[in-house]
Amino acid sequence: MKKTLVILTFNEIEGVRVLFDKIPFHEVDEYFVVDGGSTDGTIEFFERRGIKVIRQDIKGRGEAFRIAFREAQGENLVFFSPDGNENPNDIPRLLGLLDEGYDMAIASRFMKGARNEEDDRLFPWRAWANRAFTAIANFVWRGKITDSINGYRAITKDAFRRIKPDAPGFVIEYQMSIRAMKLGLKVAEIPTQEGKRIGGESTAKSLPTGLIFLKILWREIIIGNKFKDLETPGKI
Ligand SMILES: Nc1nc2c(ncn2[C@@H]2O[C@H](COP(=O)(O)OP(=O)(O)OP(=O)(O)O)[C@@H](O)[C@H]2O)c(=O)[nH]1
Ligand SMILES: [Mg+2]
Repeated sequence: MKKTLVILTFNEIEGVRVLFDKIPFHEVDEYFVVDGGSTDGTIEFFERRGIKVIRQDIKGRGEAFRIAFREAQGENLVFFSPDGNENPNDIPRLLGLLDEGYDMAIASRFMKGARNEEDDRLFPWRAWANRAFTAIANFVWRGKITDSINGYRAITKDAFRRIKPDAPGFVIEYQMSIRAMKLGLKVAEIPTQEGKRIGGESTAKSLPTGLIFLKILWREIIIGNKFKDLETPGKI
């Protein structure tokens, strides 16, 4: 089995209703949902359609990624969050880059031709923070990534195994990008058009999330390449 689509949800029923028919299930060999504890009918929506939903014991996107890695039968994984930010048409584009030989492919909101959710704002401060974190990572680890934080990405199981991400919540993607740079993995990006959130609400509260980003950045600087010796994803 080659391609696994992982749908990540936490109370996204409104987005799921709108986007479900646009998800290109036929492009993959396997698909399932990893859910962080929805109580709004998201789980039931998928189960009624015969789609497997894995319920997380531990909340957060970090744990969701690790569960997906353990459960997936496919060698190439793509992570899709159906809240309106991510365009389902990018799914085959991201997987296509893995077919071309890349280890990880990211949908970038900041490269030429891309659009960020905050582009029409006078002070897109979340986008600025994102760009700053990406710039620091590129500077420290000599990378060329334009959107190190976006969760919309595809990765080979082999790369995930080597990266061994142990970060919690919304910082897992940043850690994956940093460690991909440390390992010299082949990373590609495609320009994406980020849409507006359809319904529900974000659980990524900016200030606490920013502090966790700083913490993980500092920790990655301190540990260097020590993570390579770990057997499986886990704490250092
Ligand atoms: N499986 C899983 N998914 C989660 C969890 N927390 C959030 N998500 C999903 O991850 C995606 C991104 O989370 P958001 O809260 O939208 O974060 P964001 O995109 O930074 O915020 P917005 O710009 O407001 O959309 C959404 O599809 C959420 O449903 C979790 O604990 N487990
Ligand atoms: Mg979102």
